Amino acid sequence: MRKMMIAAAQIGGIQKAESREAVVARMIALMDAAHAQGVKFLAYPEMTLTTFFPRFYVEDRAEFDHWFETEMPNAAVQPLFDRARDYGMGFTFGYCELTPEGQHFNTSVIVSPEGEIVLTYRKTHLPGHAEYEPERTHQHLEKRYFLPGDTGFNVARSQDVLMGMAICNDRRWPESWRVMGLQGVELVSIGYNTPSQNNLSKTEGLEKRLYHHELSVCAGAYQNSTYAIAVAKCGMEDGNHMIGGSIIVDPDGFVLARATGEGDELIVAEADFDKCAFGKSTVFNFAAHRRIEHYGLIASQ
Ligand code: CDT
Repeated sequence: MRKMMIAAAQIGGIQKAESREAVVARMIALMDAAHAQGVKFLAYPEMTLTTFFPRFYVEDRAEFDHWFETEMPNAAVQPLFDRARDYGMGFTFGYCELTPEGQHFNTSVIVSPEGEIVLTYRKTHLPGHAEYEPERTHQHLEKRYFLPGDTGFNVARSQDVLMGMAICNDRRWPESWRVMGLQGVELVSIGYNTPSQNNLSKTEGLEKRLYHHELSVCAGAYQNSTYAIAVAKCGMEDGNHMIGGSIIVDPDGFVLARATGEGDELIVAEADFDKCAFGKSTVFNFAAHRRIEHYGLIASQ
């Protein structure tokens, strides 16, 4: 048995004016609470350190470089790394990365209990648009501020578990899950910032947005026989609402824990990673049952 307490640290809205240091203090408070419950792996959301700025347009995108981190860890985030190492806790979180070559990515990392970054993931599926669209009531400018990720969906063994990551919109694409599933993934961490409305979804409503989120994560976990932690940054950010609904899901696709509010909130579950083996060796034994001769279209267009 490979049992471990795992958790999602949902983060309520971060306002534009909030400093990295203030956010890291909130993250550490949730880490302290997680430690008190015996948690050994903790997931934070996409873009944990800042407000979800792609809702704002600037003509000169360099004006938004201040939302990006040029090194990781850096001075503002170091206290989080230090606290986790003291606790012997692994963790994952998302941030905006500006590389030495001047590339901008929506990034997440997995950090080992020893404080080493063991895996970096750069968001693949960037939703939204690149130019200001006046007909929209809400802008979603991820395609303006980020390049599509260049890492692909890798996995790494940490804490004796094969771990991988996806970021927000990636969770809606079965391809994200399957690429990690084919590498035997046992825990997928997904941070998200999902606006509850944009002008293209006026009729959707909160309930449908929450359902599609949960459906995607439960299906991805089941179809690849993996645990999943999906964790929101949510609530109100500068007058804009984002859905909550953080969940921890088991390899059968069942929700083990679910956030109830839209603020900073910890949810915890016990995982037994040996339970991933059942699905992987039966109905989702990929080597035995997949028919890749019929899947070419998926990767060719
Ligand atoms: N951050 C992010 O990728 N959000 C998207 C919003 C798309 S508009 C519904 C998401 O898929 O949740």
